Amino acid sequence: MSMNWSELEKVATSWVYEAGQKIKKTLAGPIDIETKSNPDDLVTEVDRSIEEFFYEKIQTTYPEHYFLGEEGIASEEPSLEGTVWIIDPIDGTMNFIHQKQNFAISVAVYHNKVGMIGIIYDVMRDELFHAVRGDGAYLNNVELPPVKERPLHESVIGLNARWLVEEKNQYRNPLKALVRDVRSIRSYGSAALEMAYVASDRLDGYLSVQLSPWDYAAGIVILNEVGCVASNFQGDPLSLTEPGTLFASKPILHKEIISVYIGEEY
Ligand code: 2AM
Ligand code: CA
Ligand code: CA
Ligand code: CA
Repeated sequence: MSMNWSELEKVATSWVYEAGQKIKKTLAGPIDIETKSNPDDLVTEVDRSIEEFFYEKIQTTYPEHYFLGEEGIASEEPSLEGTVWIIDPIDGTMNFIHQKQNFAISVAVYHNKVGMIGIIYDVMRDELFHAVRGDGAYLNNVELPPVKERPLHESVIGLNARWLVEEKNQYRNPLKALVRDVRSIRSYGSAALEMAYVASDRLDGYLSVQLSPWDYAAGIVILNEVGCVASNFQGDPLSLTEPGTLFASKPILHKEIISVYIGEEY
């Protein structure tokens, strides 16, 4: 039986709204915070419980589907053949903790490695970006137009300034050159939202030196629908299994930034 992806998107979106309500409720009380790979890499009990919420829903409703989430709640390894949900329960956990806003739920469904559904929900602003492959991208159910290009010197780019000062970052110098040449940079602290902002023309591009599949899986599907490109810094397709660099932008700008700045490692 073949899947009706629009129907599945509606189910997924209803779960995303439900999860958003759960997250909002937790903001009233204290939140237990732990660190992961380094002191700035944070996770809370809420991240885990929201991932669990999705895992339970999916297991119960679509037991044949696989699951990949940042917090590793699923008991088995996901397969990329067949249908897999790729979920970041809270993207922008540091914002969630420090600001109680500017974080998102990111939900993607891939089928045989092709992105079919992407949903990115800014919980506190109540902005839901969604796309079903081939059916356009939407912000709160209003269709997003195909993006219009702007010259590089008029472009506003999403970038975490930390990447410019870390000595061990091999892309430090090309990124510095890029920052000098564009109109300005912004750091929102949520890769998923920054990809959604590229799709909705609030940013012209977004770059990160280190992201994982759950950070960008939904963003790719939304960006594709408005004519944008998401790749690694070399311009190659993004991995659904390995972490790496991410560069999402309008297509002409994408070519220019890769060829002039980041495509060759300095
Ligand atoms: P997260 O909040 O889900 O961890 C912050 O600039 C962005 O980078 C967020 O989207 C954050 O996702 C992501 N990110 C990826 N790896 C990270 C790490 N090791 N530490 C902090 N943020 C990370
Ligand atoms: Ca994290
Ligand atoms: Ca993330
Ligand atoms: Ca996360």
